[in-house]
Amino acid sequence: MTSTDQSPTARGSGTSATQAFRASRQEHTAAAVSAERVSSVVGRILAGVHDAIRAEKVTYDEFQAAKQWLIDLGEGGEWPLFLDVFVEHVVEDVAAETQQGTKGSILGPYYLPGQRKLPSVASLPARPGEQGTPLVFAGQVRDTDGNPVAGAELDIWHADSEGYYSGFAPHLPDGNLRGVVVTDGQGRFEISTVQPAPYQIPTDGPTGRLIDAAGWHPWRPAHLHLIVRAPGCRPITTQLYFEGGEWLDSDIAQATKPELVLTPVEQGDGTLRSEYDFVLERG
Ligand code: MBD
Ligand code: FE
Repeated sequence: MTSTDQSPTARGSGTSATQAFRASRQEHTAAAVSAERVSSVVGRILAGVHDAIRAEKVTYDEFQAAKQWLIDLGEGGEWPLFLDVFVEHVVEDVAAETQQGTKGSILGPYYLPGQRKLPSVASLPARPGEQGTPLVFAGQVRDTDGNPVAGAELDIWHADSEGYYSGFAPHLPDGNLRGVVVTDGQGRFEISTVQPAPYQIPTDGPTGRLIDAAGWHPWRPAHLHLIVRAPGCRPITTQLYFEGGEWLDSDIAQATKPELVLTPVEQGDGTLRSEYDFVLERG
């Protein structure tokens, strides 16, 4: 996913997120949806919009401004960014009602499948002299009965120490700070990487303009993204945060959960180490 932009702006990341989403859709075609389902879900969404217009006495000027903004959002390729920041957390809450084991969190717009497979003890692909505090992230994958899951995949991706994701920022090499780590015979893994920075929603696109117009802040706390999967187990999509991290209590994407906060320990050599075990549901 490359862009001709030379700086990591909304134009680059927003459009690339739309391309990545379209590519991922080829893997699974949409199931047929009944008219009853469309009518009840879309009917409720429209009723919510109508309620807001009545309650807030929205004017024609405001209605036309909203129309212009929605056009800009689509033309800027920012639908995935906008929906994942402001809506996905509720879809995830509903999905979580039926999931056992490790808590999930939102996927977000910056997942790219097909990254390099790595052994259970591995360093994520990084630039020579990759900036940031060294971080060792280690643990075990088990099932809900407590059995280790050998050969589980930890598909991990995260921002660099400046908050940029490879594939969505033209100055970063493809695959940087992304990888698929495979657990050993005891379900164990140990991943060396660098601590990511908090993520700022690009301020130069329609999503950023909305955040600014509303007087909100554009930040997500620093986080690691993971999809943990294994044959015979339900995959879990989640994120892990850092204790004491800035924006942990005011994530713009509302995707933090207390169970998903790491407590890294400084190792005396400037390296942080954090242990976290994952529990997968069979079936
Ligand atoms: C991110 O890095 C992210 O994880 C989400 C959910 C939305 C925007 C940027
Ligand atoms: Fe993210």
